[in-house]
Amino acid sequence: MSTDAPGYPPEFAARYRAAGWWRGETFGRMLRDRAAAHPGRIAIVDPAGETRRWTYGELDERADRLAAGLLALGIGKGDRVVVQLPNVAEFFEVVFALFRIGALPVFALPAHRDSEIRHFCAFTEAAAYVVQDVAEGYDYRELASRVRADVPGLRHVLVVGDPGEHTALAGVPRDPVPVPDEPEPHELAFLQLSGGSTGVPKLIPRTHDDYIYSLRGSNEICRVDEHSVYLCALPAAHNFPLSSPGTLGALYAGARVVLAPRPSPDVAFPLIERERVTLTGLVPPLALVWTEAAAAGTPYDLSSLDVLLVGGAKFSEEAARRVRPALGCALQQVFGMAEGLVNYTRLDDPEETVVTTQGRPISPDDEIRVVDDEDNDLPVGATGHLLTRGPYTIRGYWRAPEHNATAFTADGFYRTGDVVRLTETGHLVVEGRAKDQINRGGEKVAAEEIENHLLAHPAVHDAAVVSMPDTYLGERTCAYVVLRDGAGPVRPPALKKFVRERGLAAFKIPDRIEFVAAFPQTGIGKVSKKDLRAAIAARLAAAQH
Ligand code: AMP
Ligand code: DBH
Repeated sequence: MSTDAPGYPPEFAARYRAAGWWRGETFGRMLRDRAAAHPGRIAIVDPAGETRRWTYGELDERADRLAAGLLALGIGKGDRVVVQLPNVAEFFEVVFALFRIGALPVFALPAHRDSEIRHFCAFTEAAAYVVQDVAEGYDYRELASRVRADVPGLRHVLVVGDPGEHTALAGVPRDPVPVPDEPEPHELAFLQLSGGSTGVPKLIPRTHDDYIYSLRGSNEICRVDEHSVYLCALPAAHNFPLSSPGTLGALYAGARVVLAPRPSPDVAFPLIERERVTLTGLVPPLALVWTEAAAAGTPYDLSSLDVLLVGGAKFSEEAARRVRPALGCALQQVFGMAEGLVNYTRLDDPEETVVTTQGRPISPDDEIRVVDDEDNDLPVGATGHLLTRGPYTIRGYWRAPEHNATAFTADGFYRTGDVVRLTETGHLVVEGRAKDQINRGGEKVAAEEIENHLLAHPAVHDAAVVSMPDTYLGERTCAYVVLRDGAGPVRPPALKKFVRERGLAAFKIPDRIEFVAAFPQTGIGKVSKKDLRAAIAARLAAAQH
Protein backbone atom coordinates (compact mmCIF):
# COMPACT_ATOMS: atom_id res chain seq x y z
CA MET A 1 0.00 0.00 0.00
CA SER A 2 2.81 2.38 0.86
CA THR A 3 3.98 2.81 -2.71
CA ASP A 4 0.51 3.15 -4.28
CA ALA A 5 -1.14 5.21 -1.60
CA PRO A 6 0.28 7.08 1.37
CA GLY A 7 -1.20 5.43 4.46
CA TYR A 8 -2.05 6.93 7.82
CA PRO A 9 1.05 7.47 9.97
CA PRO A 10 1.20 4.77 12.68
CA GLU A 11 0.65 7.20 15.55
CA PHE A 12 -2.56 8.47 13.94
CA ALA A 13 -3.78 4.97 13.16
CA ALA A 14 -3.15 3.99 16.78
CA ARG A 15 -5.07 7.03 17.98
CA TYR A 16 -8.05 6.39 15.70
CA ARG A 17 -8.20 2.79 16.90
CA ALA A 18 -7.86 3.73 20.56
CA ALA A 19 -10.64 6.31 20.17
CA GLY A 20 -12.91 3.58 18.81
CA TRP A 21 -13.31 5.12 15.35
CA TRP A 22 -11.59 2.23 13.62
CA ARG A 23 -12.98 -1.04 14.88
CA GLY A 24 -11.32 -3.56 12.64
CA GLU A 25 -14.39 -4.18 10.48
CA THR A 26 -14.31 -5.04 6.77
CA PHE A 27 -17.08 -4.86 4.18
CA GLY A 28 -16.91 -8.58 3.54
CA ARG A 29 -17.43 -9.45 7.18
CA MET A 30 -19.99 -6.71 7.69
CA LEU A 31 -22.31 -8.26 5.11
CA ARG A 32 -21.63 -11.73 6.48
CA ASP A 33 -22.58 -10.56 10.00
CA ARG A 34 -25.77 -8.84 8.89
CA ALA A 35 -26.79 -11.86 6.87
CA ALA A 36 -26.17 -14.13 9.85
CA ALA A 37 -28.15 -11.85 12.16
CA HIS A 38 -31.18 -11.39 9.88
CA PRO A 39 -30.93 -13.46 6.70
CA GLY A 40 -34.56 -12.94 5.69
CA ARG A 41 -34.63 -9.16 5.95
CA ILE A 42 -34.78 -7.25 2.65
CA ALA A 43 -31.49 -5.55 1.76
CA ILE A 44 -31.97 -4.36 -1.83
CA VAL A 45 -35.09 -3.44 -3.78
CA ASP A 46 -34.55 -3.01 -7.52
CA PRO A 47 -37.79 -1.85 -9.12
CA ALA A 48 -36.61 -1.92 -12.75
CA GLY A 49 -38.77 -4.31 -14.76
CA GLU A 50 -40.15 -6.94 -12.42
CA THR A 51 -39.24 -5.74 -8.93
CA ARG A 52 -36.46 -7.75 -7.34
CA ARG A 53 -36.08 -7.93 -3.58
CA TRP A 54 -32.84 -9.45 -2.33
CA THR A 55 -32.60 -10.41 1.31
CA TYR A 56 -29.40 -9.99 3.31
CA GLY A 57 -28.96 -13.75 3.09
CA GLU A 58 -29.36 -13.70 -0.68
CA LEU A 59 -27.00 -10.76 -1.20
CA ASP A 60 -24.41 -12.46 1.00
CA GLU A 61 -24.70 -15.71 -0.91
CA ARG A 62 -24.57 -13.98 -4.29
CA ALA A 63 -21.46 -12.07 -3.23
CA ASP A 64 -19.83 -15.30 -2.11
CA ARG A 65 -20.62 -17.15 -5.28
CA LEU A 66 -19.52 -14.33 -7.54
CA ALA A 67 -16.35 -13.95 -5.44
CA ALA A 68 -15.57 -17.57 -6.23
CA GLY A 69 -16.26 -16.98 -9.90
CA LEU A 70 -14.01 -13.93 -10.01
CA LEU A 71 -11.22 -15.90 -8.36
CA ALA A 72 -11.69 -18.61 -10.98
CA LEU A 73 -11.26 -15.93 -13.68
CA GLY A 74 -7.95 -15.02 -12.09
CA ILE A 75 -9.12 -11.82 -10.41
CA GLY A 76 -7.69 -11.65 -6.92
CA LYS A 77 -6.54 -9.59 -4.02
CA GLY A 78 -5.34 -6.11 -4.88
CA ASP A 79 -6.55 -6.29 -8.50
CA ARG A 80 -8.49 -3.28 -9.73
CA VAL A 81 -11.88 -3.68 -11.39
CA VAL A 82 -13.58 -0.70 -13.01
CA VAL A 83 -17.28 -0.87 -12.12
CA GLN A 84 -19.61 1.22 -14.26
CA LEU A 85 -23.17 0.26 -13.44
CA PRO A 86 -26.42 2.16 -13.18
CA ASN A 87 -28.63 1.76 -10.10
CA VAL A 88 -29.19 -1.98 -10.34
CA ALA A 89 -29.04 -4.71 -7.70
CA GLU A 90 -25.99 -6.25 -9.38
CA PHE A 91 -23.97 -3.19 -8.38
CA PHE A 92 -24.03 -4.52 -4.81
CA GLU A 93 -23.44 -8.13 -5.78
CA VAL A 94 -20.34 -7.06 -7.72
CA VAL A 95 -18.84 -4.67 -5.19
CA PHE A 96 -19.37 -7.02 -2.24
CA ALA A 97 -17.86 -9.89 -4.23
CA LEU A 98 -14.83 -7.68 -4.92
CA PHE A 99 -14.66 -6.54 -1.28
CA ARG A 100 -14.69 -10.14 -0.19
CA ILE A 101 -11.68 -11.14 -2.26
CA GLY A 102 -9.85 -7.90 -1.63
CA ALA A 103 -10.04 -6.75 -5.25
CA LEU A 104 -10.62 -3.00 -5.53
CA PRO A 105 -13.69 -1.60 -7.28
CA VAL A 106 -12.90 1.61 -9.19
CA PHE A 107 -16.17 3.53 -9.07
CA ALA A 108 -16.89 4.97 -12.52
CA LEU A 109 -20.12 6.86 -13.15
CA PRO A 110 -22.63 5.82 -15.84
CA ALA A 111 -22.02 9.20 -17.51
CA HIS A 112 -18.34 8.45 -18.19
CA ARG A 113 -17.30 7.71 -21.74
CA ASP A 114 -14.21 6.59 -23.69
CA SER A 115 -11.84 9.23 -22.44
CA GLU A 116 -12.51 8.63 -18.74
CA ILE A 117 -12.96 4.84 -18.87
CA ARG A 118 -9.84 4.35 -20.97
CA HIS A 119 -7.91 6.34 -18.40
CA PHE A 120 -9.34 4.42 -15.42
CA CYS A 121 -8.63 1.05 -17.03
CA ALA A 122 -5.14 1.96 -18.22
CA PHE A 123 -4.01 3.94 -15.18
CA THR A 124 -5.22 1.38 -12.64
CA GLU A 125 -4.04 -1.52 -14.84
CA ALA A 126 -7.51 -2.93 -14.32
CA ALA A 127 -8.01 -6.67 -14.60
CA ALA A 128 -11.69 -6.29 -15.47
CA TYR A 129 -14.38 -3.79 -16.38
CA VAL A 130 -18.02 -4.37 -15.39
CA VAL A 131 -20.88 -2.73 -17.30
CA GLN A 132 -24.63 -2.95 -17.89
CA ASP A 133 -25.48 -3.98 -21.47
CA VAL A 134 -27.60 -0.92 -22.29
CA ALA A 135 -28.77 1.86 -19.99
CA GLU A 136 -30.63 5.08 -20.81
CA GLY A 137 -30.26 4.18 -24.49
CA TYR A 138 -26.47 3.90 -24.35
CA ASP A 139 -24.71 0.66 -25.29
CA TYR A 140 -21.86 0.12 -22.82
CA ARG A 141 -20.74 -3.06 -24.61
CA GLU A 142 -19.56 -0.95 -27.55
CA LEU A 143 -17.71 1.37 -25.21
CA ALA A 144 -16.12 -1.70 -23.62
CA SER A 145 -15.02 -3.04 -27.00
CA ARG A 146 -13.31 0.24 -27.87
CA VAL A 147 -11.62 0.46 -24.48
CA ARG A 148 -10.48 -3.12 -24.69
CA ALA A 149 -8.87 -2.49 -28.06
CA ASP A 150 -6.91 0.40 -26.54
CA VAL A 151 -6.03 -1.20 -23.21
CA PRO A 152 -4.60 -4.66 -23.91
CA GLY A 153 -4.06 -5.40 -20.21
CA LEU A 154 -7.80 -5.38 -19.58
CA ARG A 155 -8.47 -9.12 -19.36
CA HIS A 156 -12.22 -9.30 -18.77
CA VAL A 157 -15.32 -7.34 -19.63
CA LEU A 158 -18.28 -8.55 -17.58
CA VAL A 159 -21.76 -7.52 -18.63
CA VAL A 160 -24.98 -7.35 -16.64
CA GLY A 161 -27.61 -8.48 -19.16
CA ASP A 162 -26.91 -9.48 -22.76
CA PRO A 163 -23.09 -9.71 -23.04
CA GLY A 164 -22.70 -9.34 -26.81
CA GLU A 165 -19.05 -10.21 -27.56
CA HIS A 166 -18.09 -10.06 -23.88
CA THR A 167 -18.71 -12.27 -20.83
CA ALA A 168 -22.08 -12.39 -19.11
CA LEU A 169 -21.83 -11.64 -15.39
CA ALA A 170 -24.57 -14.20 -14.87
CA GLY A 171 -22.48 -16.78 -16.73
CA VAL A 172 -19.41 -16.50 -14.50
CA PRO A 173 -19.04 -19.94 -12.86
CA ARG A 174 -20.18 -19.86 -9.27
CA ASP A 175 -18.97 -23.03 -7.68
CA PRO A 176 -18.06 -22.24 -4.12
CA VAL A 177 -14.33 -22.22 -3.46
CA PRO A 178 -12.71 -21.12 -0.23
CA VAL A 179 -11.79 -17.44 -0.38
CA PRO A 180 -8.11 -17.13 0.45
CA ASP A 181 -6.62 -14.23 2.24
CA GLU A 182 -9.53 -12.00 3.21
CA PRO A 183 -8.52 -8.34 3.24
CA GLU A 184 -7.49 -6.72 6.50
CA PRO A 185 -9.38 -3.71 7.89
CA HIS A 186 -6.45 -1.35 7.34
CA GLU A 187 -6.13 -2.34 3.69
CA LEU A 188 -7.68 -0.59 0.70
CA ALA A 189 -11.32 -1.39 -0.04
CA PHE A 190 -11.79 0.57 -3.27
CA LEU A 191 -10.73 3.55 -5.37
CA GLN A 192 -13.21 6.41 -5.47
CA LEU A 193 -13.04 9.22 -8.04
CA SER A 194 -12.19 12.81 -7.37
CA GLY A 195 -14.06 15.57 -9.18
CA GLY A 196 -10.60 17.00 -9.38
CA SER A 197 -9.06 20.09 -10.84
CA THR A 198 -6.31 18.49 -12.89
CA GLY A 199 -6.00 17.13 -16.43
CA VAL A 200 -7.08 13.62 -15.47
CA PRO A 201 -9.30 12.57 -12.56
CA LYS A 202 -7.38 11.45 -9.48
CA LEU A 203 -8.16 8.20 -7.69
CA ILE A 204 -8.95 8.15 -4.01
CA PRO A 205 -7.79 5.14 -1.99
CA ARG A 206 -10.17 4.34 0.89
CA THR A 207 -9.64 1.64 3.51
CA HIS A 208 -12.25 -0.59 5.14
CA ASP A 209 -11.51 0.93 8.56
CA ASP A 210 -11.77 4.56 7.56
CA TYR A 211 -14.81 4.28 5.28
CA ILE A 212 -16.80 2.10 7.65
CA TYR A 213 -16.18 4.65 10.38
CA SER A 214 -17.64 7.37 8.14
CA LEU A 215 -20.72 5.16 7.61
CA ARG A 216 -21.20 4.51 11.31
CA GLY A 217 -20.78 8.21 12.10
CA SER A 218 -23.19 9.19 9.32
CA ASN A 219 -25.80 6.70 10.48
CA GLU A 220 -25.70 8.11 13.98
CA ILE A 221 -26.04 11.69 12.76
CA CYS A 222 -28.82 10.89 10.28
CA ARG A 223 -30.49 8.43 12.68
CA VAL A 224 -30.32 5.51 10.30
CA ASP A 225 -31.24 2.20 11.93
CA GLU A 226 -32.63 -1.16 10.85
CA HIS A 227 -36.06 0.39 10.29
CA SER A 228 -34.74 2.94 7.78
CA VAL A 229 -35.43 2.75 4.07
CA TYR A 230 -32.85 4.61 1.95
CA LEU A 231 -33.77 5.65 -1.59
CA CYS A 232 -30.70 5.74 -3.84
CA ALA A 233 -31.73 8.40 -6.35
CA LEU A 234 -28.28 9.66 -7.42
CA PRO A 235 -25.83 7.38 -9.29
CA ALA A 236 -24.98 4.63 -6.79
CA ALA A 237 -21.22 4.80 -7.36
CA HIS A 238 -20.95 8.44 -6.30
CA ASN A 239 -19.53 8.97 -2.85
CA PHE A 240 -22.56 10.89 -1.57
CA PRO A 241 -25.26 8.22 -2.18
CA LEU A 242 -22.70 5.53 -1.38
CA SER A 243 -21.74 6.78 2.06
CA SER A 244 -23.57 9.83 3.33
CA PRO A 245 -25.13 7.75 4.83
CA GLY A 246 -26.04 6.22 1.52
CA THR A 247 -26.54 2.65 0.48
CA LEU A 248 -23.51 1.34 2.35
CA GLY A 249 -24.55 3.17 5.52
CA ALA A 250 -28.02 1.64 5.18
CA LEU A 251 -26.58 -1.85 4.69
CA TYR A 252 -24.26 -1.32 7.65
CA ALA A 253 -27.36 -0.56 9.75
CA GLY A 254 -29.26 -3.59 8.43
CA ALA A 255 -31.71 -1.22 6.74
CA ARG A 256 -33.30 -1.44 3.30
CA VAL A 257 -31.95 0.12 0.10
CA VAL A 258 -34.38 1.05 -2.69
CA LEU A 259 -32.79 1.80 -6.06
CA ALA A 260 -34.32 4.53 -8.20
CA PRO A 261 -33.45 4.09 -11.87
CA ARG A 262 -33.83 7.86 -12.26
CA PRO A 263 -34.07 10.67 -9.72
CA SER A 264 -37.03 12.56 -11.20
CA PRO A 265 -40.21 12.95 -9.11
CA ASP A 266 -42.26 10.84 -11.54
CA VAL A 267 -39.99 7.87 -10.77
CA ALA A 268 -39.01 8.65 -7.17
CA PHE A 269 -42.33 9.75 -5.66
CA PRO A 270 -44.22 6.52 -6.45
CA LEU A 271 -41.27 4.57 -5.05
CA ILE A 272 -41.32 6.60 -1.84
CA GLU A 273 -45.00 5.83 -1.40
CA ARG A 274 -44.79 2.15 -2.29
CA GLU A 275 -41.60 1.31 -0.35
CA ARG A 276 -42.23 3.69 2.58
CA VAL A 277 -38.86 5.40 2.03
CA THR A 278 -37.57 7.25 5.11
CA LEU A 279 -34.52 9.10 3.76
CA THR A 280 -32.71 10.00 0.58
CA GLY A 281 -29.99 12.30 -0.74
CA LEU A 282 -30.13 14.78 -3.63
CA VAL A 283 -27.99 17.42 -5.28
CA PRO A 284 -29.41 20.97 -5.08
CA PRO A 285 -30.97 21.15 -8.59
CA LEU A 286 -32.90 17.93 -7.95
CA ALA A 287 -33.92 19.07 -4.47
CA LEU A 288 -35.41 22.13 -6.16
CA VAL A 289 -37.32 20.01 -8.67
CA TRP A 290 -38.69 17.77 -5.90
CA THR A 291 -39.66 20.77 -3.80
CA GLU A 292 -41.50 22.34 -6.71
CA ALA A 293 -43.22 19.09 -7.68
CA ALA A 294 -44.40 18.48 -4.11
CA ALA A 295 -45.47 22.10 -3.60
CA ALA A 296 -47.53 21.97 -6.79
CA GLY A 297 -49.40 19.00 -5.34
CA THR A 298 -48.57 15.35 -5.85
CA PRO A 299 -50.96 12.39 -5.74
CA TYR A 300 -48.26 10.33 -3.99
CA ASP A 301 -48.04 9.90 -0.24
CA LEU A 302 -44.60 11.14 0.82
CA SER A 303 -45.38 11.05 4.55
CA SER A 304 -42.88 8.25 5.27
CA LEU A 305 -39.99 10.55 4.30
CA ASP A 306 -38.24 11.78 7.46
CA VAL A 307 -35.04 13.26 6.07
CA LEU A 308 -33.82 14.79 2.82
CA LEU A 309 -30.06 15.20 2.56
CA VAL A 310 -28.89 17.86 0.14
CA GLY A 311 -25.26 18.29 -0.87
CA GLY A 312 -22.66 18.08 -3.59
CA ALA A 313 -22.94 21.78 -4.31
CA LYS A 314 -24.08 24.80 -2.33
CA PHE A 315 -27.79 24.76 -1.54
CA SER A 316 -29.19 28.29 -1.47
CA GLU A 317 -30.82 29.50 1.72
CA GLU A 318 -34.09 30.30 -0.09
CA ALA A 319 -34.30 26.81 -1.56
CA ALA A 320 -33.38 25.26 1.80
CA ARG A 321 -36.22 27.10 3.55
CA ARG A 322 -38.77 25.60 1.17
CA VAL A 323 -37.89 21.93 1.74
CA ARG A 324 -39.76 21.20 4.95
CA PRO A 325 -43.00 23.00 4.04
CA ALA A 326 -43.15 21.34 0.62
CA LEU A 327 -41.91 17.83 1.34
CA GLY A 328 -42.89 17.55 5.00
CA CYS A 329 -39.49 16.19 6.02
CA ALA A 330 -36.39 17.47 7.78
CA LEU A 331 -33.53 18.87 5.73
CA GLN A 332 -29.93 17.96 6.39
CA GLN A 333 -27.29 19.81 4.43
CA VAL A 334 -24.22 17.72 3.69
CA PHE A 335 -20.90 19.08 2.54
CA GLY A 336 -18.68 16.15 1.73
CA MET A 337 -15.89 14.99 -0.51
CA ALA A 338 -14.80 11.61 -1.78
CA GLU A 339 -11.38 12.34 -0.26
CA GLY A 340 -12.96 12.06 3.18
CA LEU A 341 -14.34 14.85 5.36
CA VAL A 342 -18.13 14.96 5.52
CA ASN A 343 -20.11 17.66 7.34
CA TYR A 344 -23.78 17.49 8.23
CA THR A 345 -26.23 19.85 9.80
CA ARG A 346 -27.69 17.95 12.74
CA LEU A 347 -31.32 16.96 13.10
CA ASP A 348 -31.53 18.95 16.33
CA ASP A 349 -29.80 22.05 14.95
CA PRO A 350 -31.93 25.21 14.96
CA GLU A 351 -33.70 25.87 11.65
CA GLU A 352 -31.47 28.90 10.98
CA THR A 353 -28.36 26.73 11.21
CA VAL A 354 -29.87 24.10 8.92
CA VAL A 355 -30.71 26.57 6.17
CA THR A 356 -27.63 28.81 6.41
CA THR A 357 -24.73 26.40 6.98
CA GLN A 358 -23.30 23.29 5.35
CA GLY A 359 -22.96 21.46 8.65
CA ARG A 360 -20.14 20.37 10.90
CA PRO A 361 -17.78 17.37 10.71
CA ILE A 362 -18.77 13.80 11.56
CA SER A 363 -15.92 13.20 13.97
CA PRO A 364 -14.47 14.97 17.01
CA ASP A 365 -11.13 13.92 15.51
CA ASP A 366 -11.76 15.73 12.22
CA GLU A 367 -9.24 18.56 12.26
CA ILE A 368 -10.38 21.71 10.48
CA ARG A 369 -8.12 24.61 9.56
CA VAL A 370 -9.21 27.77 7.77
CA VAL A 371 -6.11 29.51 6.40
CA ASP A 372 -5.00 32.40 4.21
CA ASP A 373 -2.97 32.05 1.00
CA GLU A 374 0.21 31.54 3.07
CA ASP A 375 -1.30 28.76 5.23
CA ASN A 376 -1.64 31.04 8.28
CA ASP A 377 -4.60 30.12 10.48
CA LEU A 378 -7.41 32.66 10.42
CA PRO A 379 -9.64 33.61 13.33
CA VAL A 380 -13.07 32.00 13.64
CA GLY A 381 -15.50 33.76 11.32
CA ALA A 382 -12.93 34.73 8.71
CA THR A 383 -13.19 33.31 5.20
CA GLY A 384 -10.28 31.22 3.92
CA HIS A 385 -9.05 27.92 2.52
CA LEU A 386 -10.31 24.75 4.17
CA LEU A 387 -7.62 22.24 5.13
CA THR A 388 -8.55 19.00 6.87
CA ARG A 389 -7.08 15.87 8.40
CA GLY A 390 -8.84 13.10 10.24
CA PRO A 391 -9.84 9.46 10.71
CA TYR A 392 -11.50 9.04 7.30
CA THR A 393 -9.68 11.60 5.14
CA ILE A 394 -7.00 10.26 2.82
CA ARG A 395 -3.33 11.19 3.18
CA GLY A 396 -2.73 11.09 -0.55
CA TYR A 397 -4.18 10.11 -3.92
CA TRP A 398 -3.40 6.74 -5.46
CA ARG A 399 -0.16 6.67 -7.46
CA ALA A 400 0.17 10.43 -7.58
CA PRO A 401 3.26 11.41 -5.56
CA GLU A 402 3.85 14.65 -7.45
CA HIS A 403 0.29 15.84 -7.12
CA ASN A 404 0.21 14.78 -3.47
CA ALA A 405 3.16 17.03 -2.73
CA THR A 406 0.95 20.07 -3.36
CA ALA A 407 -2.54 18.71 -2.62
CA PHE A 408 -1.54 17.94 0.99
CA THR A 409 0.46 19.89 3.54
CA ALA A 410 3.71 18.43 4.85
CA ASP A 411 1.86 17.34 8.00
CA GLY A 412 -0.89 15.58 6.06
CA PHE A 413 -3.75 18.07 5.80
CA TYR A 414 -5.78 17.76 2.60
CA ARG A 415 -6.15 21.04 0.73
CA THR A 416 -9.84 20.82 -0.17
CA GLY A 417 -9.80 23.79 -2.54
CA ASP A 418 -12.97 25.01 -0.85
CA VAL A 419 -13.22 28.52 0.57
CA VAL A 420 -15.18 28.47 3.81
CA ARG A 421 -16.03 30.29 7.00
CA LEU A 422 -16.42 28.69 10.42
CA THR A 423 -19.28 29.84 12.65
CA GLU A 424 -19.12 30.13 16.45
CA THR A 425 -21.00 26.82 16.67
CA GLY A 426 -18.36 25.04 14.59
CA HIS A 427 -20.50 24.86 11.47
CA LEU A 428 -18.97 25.49 8.06
CA VAL A 429 -20.36 27.86 5.48
CA VAL A 430 -19.07 27.29 1.95
CA GLU A 431 -18.28 30.71 0.49
CA GLY A 432 -16.53 29.74 -2.71
CA ARG A 433 -13.79 27.72 -4.27
CA ALA A 434 -10.10 28.20 -5.01
CA LYS A 435 -9.66 25.04 -7.09
CA ASP A 436 -9.92 25.30 -10.85
CA GLN A 437 -13.18 23.42 -11.08
CA ILE A 438 -16.76 24.05 -12.13
CA ASN A 439 -19.46 22.57 -9.90
CA ARG A 440 -22.33 21.94 -12.26
CA GLY A 441 -25.11 21.19 -9.79
CA GLY A 442 -22.95 18.67 -7.94
CA GLU A 443 -21.23 17.29 -11.04
CA LYS A 444 -17.63 18.42 -10.92
CA VAL A 445 -15.77 19.53 -14.03
CA ALA A 446 -12.01 20.05 -13.88
CA ALA A 447 -11.21 23.07 -16.07
CA GLU A 448 -7.84 21.69 -17.15
CA GLU A 449 -9.34 18.43 -18.37
CA ILE A 450 -11.72 20.25 -20.72
CA GLU A 451 -9.07 22.75 -21.80
CA ASN A 452 -6.89 19.81 -22.89
CA HIS A 453 -9.68 18.44 -25.04
CA LEU A 454 -10.28 21.84 -26.64
CA LEU A 455 -6.55 22.30 -27.27
CA ALA A 456 -6.56 19.09 -29.29
CA HIS A 457 -8.62 20.88 -31.97
CA PRO A 458 -6.36 22.08 -34.82
CA ALA A 459 -7.93 25.55 -34.90
CA VAL A 460 -7.63 26.19 -31.17
CA HIS A 461 -4.64 28.18 -29.98
CA ASP A 462 -5.63 28.50 -26.32
CA ALA A 463 -8.58 27.68 -24.08
CA ALA A 464 -9.73 28.72 -20.61
CA VAL A 465 -12.75 27.09 -19.01
CA VAL A 466 -14.63 28.94 -16.26
CA SER A 467 -17.95 28.78 -14.47
CA MET A 468 -20.89 31.00 -15.31
CA PRO A 469 -23.87 31.52 -13.00
CA ASP A 470 -27.00 29.48 -13.66
CA THR A 471 -30.28 29.65 -11.78
CA TYR A 472 -30.94 25.90 -12.02
CA LEU A 473 -27.53 24.23 -11.75
CA GLY A 474 -25.81 27.00 -9.77
CA GLU A 475 -23.00 26.99 -12.32
CA ARG A 476 -22.47 25.95 -15.89
CA THR A 477 -19.28 25.83 -17.94
CA CYS A 478 -18.14 28.51 -20.31
CA ALA A 479 -15.10 27.86 -22.50
CA TYR A 480 -13.18 30.90 -23.67
CA VAL A 481 -11.23 30.08 -26.82
CA VAL A 482 -8.51 31.89 -28.76
CA LEU A 483 -8.35 30.60 -32.34
CA ARG A 484 -5.10 30.16 -34.22
CA ASP A 485 -4.08 32.89 -36.64
CA GLY A 486 -5.40 32.00 -40.05
CA ALA A 487 -7.66 29.25 -38.74
CA GLY A 488 -10.83 29.04 -40.77
CA PRO A 489 -14.14 29.92 -39.18
CA VAL A 490 -15.13 27.55 -36.36
CA ARG A 491 -18.57 27.73 -34.81
CA PRO A 492 -19.35 26.85 -31.18
CA PRO A 493 -21.54 23.84 -32.09
CA ALA A 494 -18.69 22.34 -34.14
CA LEU A 495 -16.29 22.75 -31.24
CA LYS A 496 -18.75 21.19 -28.80
CA LYS A 497 -19.23 18.31 -31.21
CA PHE A 498 -15.47 17.89 -31.43
CA VAL A 499 -15.20 17.62 -27.66
CA ARG A 500 -18.16 15.23 -27.46
CA GLU A 501 -16.64 12.98 -30.10
CA ARG A 502 -13.45 12.69 -28.08
CA GLY A 503 -15.66 10.71 -25.73
CA LEU A 504 -16.30 12.27 -22.38
CA ALA A 505 -19.18 12.54 -19.96
CA ALA A 506 -21.95 14.77 -21.30
CA PHE A 507 -21.88 16.99 -18.21
CA LYS A 508 -18.33 18.02 -19.14
CA ILE A 509 -19.19 19.34 -22.62
CA PRO A 510 -18.92 23.15 -22.39
CA ASP A 511 -22.35 24.76 -22.12
CA ARG A 512 -21.14 27.85 -23.91
CA ILE A 513 -18.16 28.79 -26.04
CA GLU A 514 -16.89 32.35 -26.41
CA PHE A 515 -14.24 33.32 -28.91
CA VAL A 516 -11.83 36.08 -27.93
CA ALA A 517 -8.68 37.54 -29.48
CA ALA A 518 -6.70 37.20 -26.24
CA PHE A 519 -7.26 36.37 -22.58
CA PRO A 520 -7.17 39.01 -19.85
CA GLN A 521 -4.05 38.60 -17.74
CA THR A 522 -3.19 38.90 -14.08
CA GLY A 523 -0.38 41.12 -12.83
CA ILE A 524 2.19 38.39 -13.43
CA GLY A 525 0.87 37.43 -16.84
CA LYS A 526 -1.30 34.40 -16.06
CA VAL A 527 -4.75 34.00 -17.58
CA SER A 528 -7.14 35.85 -15.28
CA LYS A 529 -10.01 33.44 -14.85
CA LYS A 530 -11.48 35.87 -12.34
CA ASP A 531 -11.85 38.44 -15.12
CA LEU A 532 -13.25 35.84 -17.50
CA ARG A 533 -15.85 34.76 -14.92
CA ALA A 534 -16.80 38.39 -14.32
CA ALA A 535 -17.07 39.02 -18.06
CA ILE A 536 -19.41 36.14 -18.78
CA ALA A 537 -21.50 36.85 -15.66
CA ALA A 538 -21.90 40.48 -16.79
CA ARG A 539 -22.92 39.43 -20.29
CA LEU A 540 -25.50 37.02 -18.96
CA ALA A 541 -26.87 39.65 -16.59
CA ALA A 542 -27.08 42.21 -19.41
CA ALA A 543 -28.88 39.70 -21.63
CA GLN A 544 -31.54 39.30 -18.94
CA HIS A 545 -32.51 42.96 -19.11
P1 AMP B 1 -15.19 15.56 -4.82
O1 AMP B 1 -13.83 15.97 -4.30
O2 AMP B 1 -15.27 15.33 -6.26
O3 AMP B 1 -15.76 14.45 -4.04
O4 AMP B 1 -16.16 16.80 -4.60
C1 AMP B 1 -16.25 17.37 -3.35
C2 AMP B 1 -16.47 18.83 -3.49
O5 AMP B 1 -17.85 19.11 -3.76
C3 AMP B 1 -16.18 19.62 -2.25
O6 AMP B 1 -14.81 19.83 -2.06
C4 AMP B 1 -16.95 20.89 -2.54
O7 AMP B 1 -16.25 21.70 -3.44
C5 AMP B 1 -18.19 20.37 -3.25
N1 AMP B 1 -19.33 20.22 -2.32
C6 AMP B 1 -19.82 19.08 -1.81
N2 AMP B 1 -20.88 19.32 -1.02
C7 AMP B 1 -21.07 20.66 -1.00
C8 AMP B 1 -22.01 21.53 -0.35
N3 AMP B 1 -22.98 21.07 0.45
N4 AMP B 1 -21.87 22.86 -0.57
C9 AMP B 1 -20.90 23.35 -1.37
N5 AMP B 1 -19.99 22.57 -2.01
C10 AMP B 1 -20.08 21.24 -1.84
O1 DBH C 1 -19.78 16.23 -3.55
C1 DBH C 1 -19.36 15.25 -2.93
O2 DBH C 1 -18.37 14.60 -3.30
C2 DBH C 1 -20.11 14.79 -1.71
C3 DBH C 1 -21.23 15.49 -1.28
C4 DBH C 1 -21.92 15.07 -0.15
C5 DBH C 1 -19.68 13.69 -0.99
O3 DBH C 1 -18.59 12.99 -1.40
C6 DBH C 1 -20.37 13.26 0.15
C7 DBH C 1 -21.51 13.96 0.57
O4 DBH C 1 -19.94 12.17 0.82
